[in-house]
Amino acid sequence: MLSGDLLVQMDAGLDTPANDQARPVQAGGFERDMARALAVRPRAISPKYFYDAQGSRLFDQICELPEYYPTRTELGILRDNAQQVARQMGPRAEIVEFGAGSLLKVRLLLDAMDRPSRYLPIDISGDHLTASAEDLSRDYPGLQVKPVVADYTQRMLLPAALPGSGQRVGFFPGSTIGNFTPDEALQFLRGAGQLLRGGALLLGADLIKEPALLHAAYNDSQGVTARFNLNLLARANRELGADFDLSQFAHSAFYNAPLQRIEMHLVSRCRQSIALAGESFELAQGDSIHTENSHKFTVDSLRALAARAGFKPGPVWTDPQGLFSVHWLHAPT
Ligand code: AVJ
Repeated sequence: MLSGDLLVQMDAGLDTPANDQARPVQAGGFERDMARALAVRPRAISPKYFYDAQGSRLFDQICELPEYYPTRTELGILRDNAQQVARQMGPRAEIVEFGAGSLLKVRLLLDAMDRPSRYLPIDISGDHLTASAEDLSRDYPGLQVKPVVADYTQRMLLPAALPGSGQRVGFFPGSTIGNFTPDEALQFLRGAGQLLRGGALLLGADLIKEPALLHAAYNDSQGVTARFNLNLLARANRELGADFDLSQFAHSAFYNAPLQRIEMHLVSRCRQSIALAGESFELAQGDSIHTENSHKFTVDSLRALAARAGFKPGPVWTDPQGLFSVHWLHAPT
C-alpha cells in the first residue's frame, strides 16, 4: 500500500554548518554552488550535483561496468546473507532507506524479512521517488510504503512508529557514506543514530584494496565514468546557461592513499574562461575542479567511526575477496 501523501521536508531550520547546501537542490543551490566551486581554491563542488536525470542514468550504467565491482559485490553479500540480516531485523521491522536509489537492494531485504511493516525511502528527488515507490508498492501489497522527500544530510524528522511495529532499521547501501568527509560522516551517523534510536543501521562500505583495482573502477575502459564526471559541466550548461566546452576538460580519477579515498577531478586542458551566473571565471591549463571524494575503509575503521557516533558495532558481512563490507550497527538507545 502506498501511503497517502508524500512527506516533504525542506530543512528543519537547524543550524548545521552545511545547512544552506541542502535546500531544494533544484532551486538556486546549483548555480550558487557551481559559481562558488569556480571561485574557491582549491576549486570543489559537492558530488550531489552529479545526479540529474542524465547523471542518474550514467550512474546506473556505471553500476553495470565490469570494472565497477561495488554494486554487484554488495548485492552478492546481501543475497548470500539475507537470512542472517533478516534475523537481526526481527519481525515487523521498518526500513528507512537513505537515498532511495536501488530498489533492487531493498527487495533482497524485504524478501527475506519476517512481515516488514513499513518502508520509508528518503530521497531529494520527489519525482523519481514517487515512481519507484509505486513500483515497489505494487510488488509488496502488504507493505506500507511512505516516500519522504528530504535531504538526508540535513536534520530531519520521521513519522512516528506504527503501532505493533518492530525495530526501525536504517539502510544506507552503496558506500555512499564514502562521499562524506570523515567529519561529515560522523555528523551523518549521529543524526541517523537519533532517527533510529533503539533500532539499527545496515551500512555498506567499500574497502581499501590494491590501488590498481580502485583505479580501474573509476577509470573504466568504456569511458562511462568520464561521461558521468563531465555531465556536471553539461548540466551547468543546460540548467544555468554556462558555456563549458566539454572537450576542453579531462576526467581524472586517482587513489589518494594517505587520505584513503578516490578523488575525481575535471582538469582544464587549456587556458580558458567560463561564463556563469553573470560572472567570468579563469582557468589555467592543468587547473582542476574537484568533483568527488569516495572514501575507502577497513572493517575496523568503519566500526570505529560508527562507535564514535554512538553505534554499537554488530555482525559484518564481506565477500570472499574482501572487496566490500556490509555492517550491522546497533543504534544508541
Ligand atoms: C555512489 C558515491 C558510492 O563513490 O563509488 C561511482 C559514485 N563515482 N563512480 C562511488 C561514483 C564514480 C559512487 N557512490
